[in-house]
Amino acid sequence: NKTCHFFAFDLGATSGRSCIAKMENDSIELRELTRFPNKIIRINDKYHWNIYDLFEELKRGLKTAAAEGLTIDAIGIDTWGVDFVYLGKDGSLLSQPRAYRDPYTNGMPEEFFKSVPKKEVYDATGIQIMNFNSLYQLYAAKKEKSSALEAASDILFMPDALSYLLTGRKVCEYTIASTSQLLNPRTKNFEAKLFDAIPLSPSLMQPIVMPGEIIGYVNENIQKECGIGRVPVIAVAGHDTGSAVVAVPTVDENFAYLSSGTWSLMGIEVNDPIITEESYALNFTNEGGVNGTTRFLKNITGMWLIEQCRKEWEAAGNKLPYSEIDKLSESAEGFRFMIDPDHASFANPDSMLKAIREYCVNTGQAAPVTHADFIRCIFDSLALKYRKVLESLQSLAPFPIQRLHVIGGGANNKLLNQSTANAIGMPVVSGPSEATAIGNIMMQAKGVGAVSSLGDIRRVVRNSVSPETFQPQDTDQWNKAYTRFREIITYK
Ligand code: LFR
Repeated sequence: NKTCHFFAFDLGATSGRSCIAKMENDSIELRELTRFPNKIIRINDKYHWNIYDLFEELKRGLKTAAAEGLTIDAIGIDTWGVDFVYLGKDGSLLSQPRAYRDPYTNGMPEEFFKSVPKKEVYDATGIQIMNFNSLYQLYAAKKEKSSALEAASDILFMPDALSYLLTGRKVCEYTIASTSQLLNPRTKNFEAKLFDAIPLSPSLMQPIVMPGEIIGYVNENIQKECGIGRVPVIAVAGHDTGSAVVAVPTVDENFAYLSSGTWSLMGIEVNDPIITEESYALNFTNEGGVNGTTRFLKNITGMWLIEQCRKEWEAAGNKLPYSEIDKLSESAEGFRFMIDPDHASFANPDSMLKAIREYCVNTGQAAPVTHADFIRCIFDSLALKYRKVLESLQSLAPFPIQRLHVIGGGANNKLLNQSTANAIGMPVVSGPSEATAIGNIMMQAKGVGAVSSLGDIRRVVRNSVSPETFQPQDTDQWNKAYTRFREIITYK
């Protein structure tokens, strides 16, 4: 039971952080070391991430830990899914990674299905069809005759790319690879026919490693530059959602989770993928989890809606902190405006405010005007959409769902938690809000042998966090609103 310090680098699509956790006596104490924005950089009609900046931030986090005199026992990296970099023959990065919001994949799935029918792609991968999946990004890059792709000798997903820059080891972590829609969850390996149809050689991909395995050790340059020792870099659940779900503070299996950040990922944890006619029709996904689990879930557009409105308000000289947003949402009257958070017009609009206004007007509602109008519209609509997806989820789940665990940054929003409980008519248990970092830390703990089973891991999580429960209220009013919501979202 020795004391360990684990370093988590956790990247979301809008912000990132480095954290240190002290683990002793079967509990962890997590502390944020650094936090920074992660911005999509737009270069004319192309959208990229700045991996060089992200790598600098990774080193800044390590230096901060070293400056505190901490001995780091392991490092783990998790990021959003699907995006990747190309490496050249000499091992250097060939370009900035493309960002998944780049519209270069619009229409690509449909074209790809001319070679491999949609149903076949789904049956082989169990992954929901979303145009930004790595499969369609690679297909689009190929059509664009991307010179980086043409020259590439390796492809690395985001967390693997950062681990590579630390260690020089090229691996493909299983959970992040599953988001690509190139992997078969039964064989746990890449699916050759999908590569053939792009066409692309599967030899561009790296050997698959499972969460909890050691990728390698930080190289000497990094050791010197950051003032740290020869620390192991452990493959955690490299996919942020995978890391988040590790940290659900549950005792049993009868729960659904909502990992709430830029996206709202709603699903259940299962032992075997659910790939059926129904799951296909409802476009549910089977992402690879830790310890042999599968995350059966659906993407719902989450805080992206608020984040984009906030960006516009800030550009207009009115920067709203999240505390202010929560207050404003409570001040507004409910159910006056409703949108389908997943309508295509919200994917990457030039103006989110305009897109929301237009949706409302086109569906016969009044147009939101004030900040509070927009914020309330988003939160009401999210809660109602959660109900819709939870109903589908229950129809597919092999067990009765008894409560919803909300984890991630969005779990801090009390009004949304209460609204969600009201909408779904089930208790909502909120927290931890730092679920991705905690899950990342716990898989490092597994890597060094401090814990092993998922039950063990979650016992440590429960010892370390204090979730809050919200009971459903005002169910009649929410039922009425849900009936209206279902009509409104038929708008295509
Ligand atoms: C959440 C997330 C989702 C994935 C989306 C795009 O941060 O990782 O799970 O579908 O981002 O990669």
